[in-house]
Amino acid sequence: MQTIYLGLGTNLGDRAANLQAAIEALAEAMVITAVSPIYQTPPWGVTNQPDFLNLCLAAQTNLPPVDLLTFVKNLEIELGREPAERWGPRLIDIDLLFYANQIIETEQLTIPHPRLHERAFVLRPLADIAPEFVHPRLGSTIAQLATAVDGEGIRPFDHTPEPINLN
Ligand code: PH2
Ligand code: MG
Ligand code: MG
Repeated sequence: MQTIYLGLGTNLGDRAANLQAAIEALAEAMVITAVSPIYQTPPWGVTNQPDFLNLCLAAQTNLPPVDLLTFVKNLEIELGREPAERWGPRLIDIDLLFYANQIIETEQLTIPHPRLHERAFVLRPLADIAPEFVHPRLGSTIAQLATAVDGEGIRPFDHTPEPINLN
């Protein structure tokens, strides 16, 4: 079994439910060993869109990297994702962040995820579950990378439902 890290994001529909459905479906294909807290994060890249919910998880799997990619891409579609603009709004996004400490560069797949070290919405939750993991290309720990990015506007997502106003 190999240790993998995934980043999940959503900014359409019932965002917490989208994350929940994704985690449940992922658990059918891998052994999930850690799930980070959920963060509400300002949109990165394309900024005029709703805030995202993001989390990261760690898992153990026997799926080779390309099979894992196929699995998550199919799962995104099963969960209702539709083709859309790059960095635009989405129901669910599941990104392969790390596959053990492998460096993979093919037409289909780049691991480690090529932009994760720039993204506080990935590094903040990842630092909660894997602070000592060393980025195999950059040689820094996740905790170190997380302190180097601007986490402005990122806050823990509060699961408590809105109070019901009876007036
Ligand atoms: N995903 C993107 C583009 N921008 N911004 C935030 N805050 N969170 C995301 O998951 C995200 C994003 C493309 O996948
Ligand atoms: Mg993404
Ligand atoms: Mg993606």
